[in-house]
Amino acid sequence: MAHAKPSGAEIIKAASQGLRGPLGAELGAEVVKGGLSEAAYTLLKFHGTYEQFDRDTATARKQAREDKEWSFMVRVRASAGRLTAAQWLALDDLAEDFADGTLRITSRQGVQFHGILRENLRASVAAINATLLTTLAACGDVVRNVITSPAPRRDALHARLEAEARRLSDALLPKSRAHHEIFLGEEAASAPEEEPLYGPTYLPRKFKIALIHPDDNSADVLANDLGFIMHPHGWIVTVGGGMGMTHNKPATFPRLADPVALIGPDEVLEVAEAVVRLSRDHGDRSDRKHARLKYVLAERGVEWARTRLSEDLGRELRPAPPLPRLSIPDHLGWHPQGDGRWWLGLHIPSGRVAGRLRVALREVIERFGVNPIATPGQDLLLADVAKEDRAALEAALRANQVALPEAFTPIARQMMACVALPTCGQALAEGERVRQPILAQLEAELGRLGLLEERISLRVTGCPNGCARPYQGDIGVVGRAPGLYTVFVGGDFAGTRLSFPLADKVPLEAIGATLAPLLAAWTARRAAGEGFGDFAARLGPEDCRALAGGALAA
Ligand code: SRM
Ligand code: SF4
Repeated sequence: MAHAKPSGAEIIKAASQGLRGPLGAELGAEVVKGGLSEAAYTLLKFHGTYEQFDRDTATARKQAREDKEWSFMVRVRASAGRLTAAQWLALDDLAEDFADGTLRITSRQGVQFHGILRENLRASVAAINATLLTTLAACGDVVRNVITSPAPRRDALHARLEAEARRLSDALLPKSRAHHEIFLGEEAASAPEEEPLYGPTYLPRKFKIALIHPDDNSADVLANDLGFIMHPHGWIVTVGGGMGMTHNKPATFPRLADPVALIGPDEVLEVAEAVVRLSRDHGDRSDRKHARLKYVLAERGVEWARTRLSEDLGRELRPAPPLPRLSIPDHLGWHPQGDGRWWLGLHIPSGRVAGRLRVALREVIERFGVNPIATPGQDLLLADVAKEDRAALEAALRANQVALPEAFTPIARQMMACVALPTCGQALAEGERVRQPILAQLEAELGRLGLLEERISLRVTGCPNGCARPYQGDIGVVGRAPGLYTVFVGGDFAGTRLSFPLADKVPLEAIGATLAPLLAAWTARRAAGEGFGDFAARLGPEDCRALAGGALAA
C-alpha cells in the first residue's frame, strides 16, 4: 500500500541503528534540566520505559519557573503473567529502592514501576534482568507481552496456553542487542543486527497477542491485534482488535478482532509471524492514529487478510468457523490447582500494590514460597499454596488488613481502572484515583435496587486510549476532560461485543445517577439471566440514552 510521508517515529526508528539512537549518550549524560530528546523518548519505549513527569506538580512548578519532576515508568514483560516467588521479592525490593514504593499490576499481566529517577534507570532495568525477566519490548512498536488465562490449573489445556504464550513472547522479541548494550553492559556490536521479522523500522505500531480457551476469556482476546482461541481441531485465529480511539475523531475507533482462519494445533508461531508481517507491511506508517492492524482489517476485510496470510505461508488457510461462546470465570478466592495445591486469587484495586498490602504480599510470598501470577484484570493470584498452609497464609493476610475477595462486592471484584494521573501523559481525567468514588456511586445504586450481588464489569480510563478495555464489558467510564467522563454501556461481560456511548461529559459525581434509570429498567425488564450489558444492547442506544438523558436533566 502506498502511504504518505512517514511519521516522525518512523524516521527515528529508521535512523536508530537497531533501537540505539542517542539513548546511550543521553542516559549517560549528567542531567541538568528537562527531559530526553524526542528520539531518545521514542526509542526508550522499545526498552520498556517511558519518561514521564508528575502532572500534579507541573503547573505550580512552571509558575515558579522550576523544571518538571521527571521520572520513568518501567514495565516488566512477564509472559503469561507468571512470576516466581524470588522474582516477586526482587521486584518488591526494586519498588522500595528505586521506584515510588509501589508495584502496579497491569491490564496485560505485566508489572510496572513509577517514579524511577534517570540516574537509577539503568540499575533498575538491570535489576529486572537479573531476575530473568525483561523490560525489552514491554512497550514500543513490536510484539508486546503475550497474555493468556492466568489460572494455574495443572492440566494439559492450561499448560499448553502458558507454554504457547511464553514461546511467542520469547520468539517475537527483537533481535537487536541494543538493550543489552545500553542497559546491561554488553560490549557494543560493530554493526546493527538483522531483524529478520521486524526489519529496520520495526512495526508501524504496537502489536498485541492473546491466547485463550473459550471457557476463560479474561484476557479479552478480541481486543488484541492477534488472538488464538483453542478449538477441537487447533486454533481459531482472530485478527484486528484494538481499543484506542480519540474523542470526536470518527476515523479512530475501538474494534473487536475478526475470526480469520482455523489453523492446526502446532502452527501458532508460524501464523503469528505471518500476521506480524501483515501488520509490518500494510499498517499505515504515515499516521500513528491509523497505524494499528485493526484499521487494515476494517478497510481490507477478512477475505483479503486470509488471502495475504495464505500467500505469505505458501498454503491455503482454512476460513474460521463461527466464534464459540466465550466466558469469563472468577479466578479470585481459593481454587484447587489439580495437583494437590491451591491458588488464592486476590483482588488488587487498580492493580496498585502499596503500603500494608505490599508488606503483606512480601511476607506471605517469602514465608510460603508461593508464586504470583498477574491477571489481565489487574489482580494477583498466589499459586502453589500447600493445602496445610492455606489457613496460615490467609491469617497472615488478614493480620495485615488485606481485604480478601469476599470483602468486595461482585462489581468491585470485576472493576478495572487505568493508571491515568498523575503519571500518564495522555490522561484527560483521573482514572485509578477515582476508582473508589465511581465504585461507591455504582454500589449505592445497585444496593438501592437490590442488585449488589450481580456480576457486572466496570472499567474506568482517564482517556479514550482504552487501557482498561472500557469498550468491552458492561459499563465503561472514559475520561473526557478534568472531572468529566463519557459513559459507555452495552458491551458484554464475556468481552464479545463493543459498547456504545450512553452519555457524554458526565460529571464524575453524576456517573451513578446517569446509570441508575437503566439499572432500574434492567431489574424490572430483564430476561432470565440477562446481564446488564446484554440488556442495554437489547434496548439499543436510543432507548438507553432516553433513560439516561432524563437522569442527566434531573
Ligand atoms: Fe495503555 C498508552 C498504561 C494496557 C491502549 N498505556 C499507555 C501509556 C504508556 C501512556 C503513554 O502513551 O504515554 C500508559 C502509561 C501510564 C502510566 O503512567 O503507567 C498506559 N496500558 C497502560 C496500563 C499500565 C494500564 C493499566 O492501568 O493497567 C496497561 C499496561 C499493559 C502492559 O502491561 O503491557 C495498558 N493500553 C492497554 C490496553 C489493554 C490491553 O492491551 O489489553 C490498551 C487497549 C488495547 C489496545 O492496545 O488497543 C491500551 N495505551 C493504549 C493506547 C491506545 C493505542 C491505540 O491503538 O490507539 C495508548 C496510546 C498510544 O499508544 O499512543 C496507550
Ligand atoms: Fe493513560 Fe489513557 Fe491509558 Fe489511562 S487509558 S493509562 S489515561 S493512556
